[in-house]
Amino acid sequence: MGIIRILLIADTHLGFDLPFRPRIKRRRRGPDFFANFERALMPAFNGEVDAVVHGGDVLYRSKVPPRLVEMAFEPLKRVADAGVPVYLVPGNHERSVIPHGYLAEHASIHLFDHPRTFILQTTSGSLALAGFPFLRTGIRRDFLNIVEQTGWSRVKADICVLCIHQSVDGATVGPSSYTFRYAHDVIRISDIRREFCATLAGHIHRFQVLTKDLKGRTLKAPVFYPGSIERTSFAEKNEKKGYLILQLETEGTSSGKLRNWTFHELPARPMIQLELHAVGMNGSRIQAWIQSRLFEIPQDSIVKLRVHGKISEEAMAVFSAPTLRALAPETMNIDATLVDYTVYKNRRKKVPK
Ligand SMILES: [Mn+2]
Repeated sequence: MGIIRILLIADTHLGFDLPFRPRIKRRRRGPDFFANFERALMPAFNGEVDAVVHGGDVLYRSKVPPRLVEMAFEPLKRVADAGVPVYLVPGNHERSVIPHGYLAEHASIHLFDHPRTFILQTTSGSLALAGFPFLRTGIRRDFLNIVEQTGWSRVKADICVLCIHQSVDGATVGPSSYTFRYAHDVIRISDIRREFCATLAGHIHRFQVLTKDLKGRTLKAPVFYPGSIERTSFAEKNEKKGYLILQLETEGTSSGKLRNWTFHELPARPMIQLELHAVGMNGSRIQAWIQSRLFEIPQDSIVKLRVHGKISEEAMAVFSAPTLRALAPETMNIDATLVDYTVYKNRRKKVPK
């Protein structure tokens, strides 16, 4: 039986909270992202997959020091050296190109630096991977054209997949499940050709598999978002984090088909939001309240303290970053938002709203 296995990972956002010259000492989240990156690539290091597709946003931003690019591509080069080719879609955080791209160069790391199609020959058959870099505007209008420009239709292969870093109709994000649809920067899901037996996508940080269009009709082939490998914001606090392994069948129909897929969960630090109604509380009562709450939650939590109400000058000092850090175990991350105040940029001044 001809099976090709693909490991799909996306939105690794490497470099997030990882300053090379930190001014203060506190727990950083950066190493967690790198650790999950390693974990997600384990099946590739172990030779359990035929290819790795990275759906984009390798890095957390586009302007980064060369050292970070080196660090981020080092695991991918190890995968490539182990004989597993890597295919990468430059995302929005790469401004659609990899910064210091020469540091990412490797004979078996393939970049969708323009619309193009790569072919992977395996003992189970051949796989065509079509893709293009993130397009900021007009993807709904230009999608069919760009897919055509990849040249996928002129290529002969047993199976064909599409690799993108974009939103598509029906993708959801956030605690209230905001749904992308109809906008100029969202792909019309019915425009994805039936010849692709799967769409492998980055950009949306929530893991999801889309199988229906906006009218509820079943798609010819699913769209896979593995999601980010760690939580990048509180909007993701309830989401599972992980990566996907897809098995594609090279025999049977002419274009091949998706046999099955599995989501592999990665450890992600808990994110906890605490609501403090501080009106009438003095500094020491607020401190006691915070400490008792922090005692009840996982000690490696990332905590957002939302403070409601007007606060006295004396109590305000509790919410300074050093004081909050001193109240929390070293394994936590904590910061406070004063819900009823406006803090002007570049000024310490807090002004009641
Ligand atoms: Mn992203």
